[in-house]
Amino acid sequence: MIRRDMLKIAGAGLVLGAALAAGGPAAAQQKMVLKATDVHPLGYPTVEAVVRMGKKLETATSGRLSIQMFPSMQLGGEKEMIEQAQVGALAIARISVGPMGPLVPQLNVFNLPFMFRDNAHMEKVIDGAIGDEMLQKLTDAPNSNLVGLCWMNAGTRNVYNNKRPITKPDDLKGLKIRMMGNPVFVETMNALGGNGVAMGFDQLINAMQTGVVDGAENNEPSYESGQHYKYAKYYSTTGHLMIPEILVFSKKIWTSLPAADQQLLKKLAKEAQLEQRKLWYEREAASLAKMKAEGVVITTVTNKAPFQAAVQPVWAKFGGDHKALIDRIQAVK
Ligand code: BDP
Repeated sequence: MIRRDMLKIAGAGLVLGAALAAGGPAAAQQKMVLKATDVHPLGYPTVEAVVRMGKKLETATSGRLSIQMFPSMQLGGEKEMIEQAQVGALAIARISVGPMGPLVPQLNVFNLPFMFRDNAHMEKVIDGAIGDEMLQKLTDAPNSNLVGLCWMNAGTRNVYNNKRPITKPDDLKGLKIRMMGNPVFVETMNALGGNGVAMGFDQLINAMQTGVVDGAENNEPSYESGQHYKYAKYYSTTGHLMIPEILVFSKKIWTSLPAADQQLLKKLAKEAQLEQRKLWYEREAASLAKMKAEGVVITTVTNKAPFQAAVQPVWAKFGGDHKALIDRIQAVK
């Protein structure tokens, strides 16, 4: 109910103001407030990067274009965010590649467990030709109705639960672990030995409180800022997923913008991609410190080989059609 009311208030993805001055074509002078959203709160690296991008946009256009941020799932979870951007009720959404796999099959390659060797590998891929191609594929996909603007870092996902530390796949037996809504993740958790349960990020705390799940998996900043440690204090560095995030723009709104504004947004988005990265590493360290201060039991998984071996069927099933792309990613050094 609350969410529905907020959606109504949020209204259209942009607000057209009065023409600034008489003389030129009205469309070029109209004030536009671009609505942006993120599941994370203000101050979180992805949110902060988009807020900063909005300030630059405002300066560059003398206030004609600006970004209004709706953080903390105010407009719903990622599924709702994607839908709103698709219909133009939102201009900008920062979304994990996780739920994008079904929109663009090739993107699911980034969602394969243990796809990237480390952060440096992942960054080289998203900063390079493959990253550009994937954004273009998202933009060109007939059913996406989105424009892929840029990438953002999201670290490494680790399993957390309220029962015990995890050091080997066997430790996951019998644990119900929340995964993002995409079959590749549920099957990954099942292959690892746990029971994957797909649900939105917005439903997770409730599910942990009521015992619908025993835990979930995520990077340190999400676990910490979402206060998930209050419900699941065993955090084990399984490192099974490293999934970058995408800043998407509603195609419906994009196509109504003059080319010069599109170019400006693309340029600022590329700057945001690098700016967010610095914020990311700072936050990762701060989150880890907070987790320790809060008494989280952090367990380092030293032997990843059994986890990597267990997910081979997931690679066969979801990576089989994308061998050339996988080879290219693996060849990035
Ligand atoms: C976080 C991502 C966010 C996802 C969330 C999730 O930043 O986009 O919604 O994970 O697990 O790391 O759903």
